Amino acid sequence: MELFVTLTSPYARLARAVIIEKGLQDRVKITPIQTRTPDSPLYAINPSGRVPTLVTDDGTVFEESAVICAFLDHLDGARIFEITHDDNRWAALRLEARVRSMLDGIAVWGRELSRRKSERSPGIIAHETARAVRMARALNDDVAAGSFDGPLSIAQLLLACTLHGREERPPGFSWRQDNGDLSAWVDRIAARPSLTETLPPAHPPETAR
Ligand SMILES: N[C@@H](CCC(=O)N[C@@H](CS)C(=O)NCC(=O)O)C(=O)O
Repeated sequence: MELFVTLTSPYARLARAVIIEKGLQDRVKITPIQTRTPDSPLYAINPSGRVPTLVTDDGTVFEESAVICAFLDHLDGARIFEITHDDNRWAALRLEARVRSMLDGIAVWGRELSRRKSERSPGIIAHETARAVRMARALNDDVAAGSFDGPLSIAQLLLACTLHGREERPPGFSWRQDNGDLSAWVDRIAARPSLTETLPPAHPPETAR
């Protein structure tokens, strides 16, 4: 199988982290690729051009990190990330949705900043900055309440992929400030090899989004 990624995408990092957590390194080749160019080779594989994109051994093309992670998790017949139909289900779904919501906003903010200065929308930047600050504060409260304790979950990995190694990314996002519980939690989970081995490059290449 082949997983197309950029080394800076938190969504792609989540899929890479799941591969490491599941010990699937020998079964999935990781291929960094350029996105958001007029002629990205990814368009011939996945018309959306988004990463992560997974091509399975039988040529099936998957996108969406949640779907790719669920697929990777089921491969060995011993799922560890499945959200089961028990009393904890809605709490688990709520947390994952909240983390994705923060990341989706940060992605919009980062994309806006990657445009030429003259093309940037101050309104969008202000809106996404404020959203990210509110979300980090809410997630700090969730961490303080113990919601991110317990067995490893996609919500935990996604929160770590969104924040770990991404101080001031986008520039101006000081998510550690006033969020001591969140900050300490990220430092704790960051010891996992699935996170140390998928750290984004210190200075992202200009073309990677
Ligand atoms: N909801 C998608 C989001 C994926 C996404 O937006 N990926 C970005 C990189 S962070 C991308 O591929 N952008 C390229 C483009 O927009 O053409 C997921 O969870 O996989």
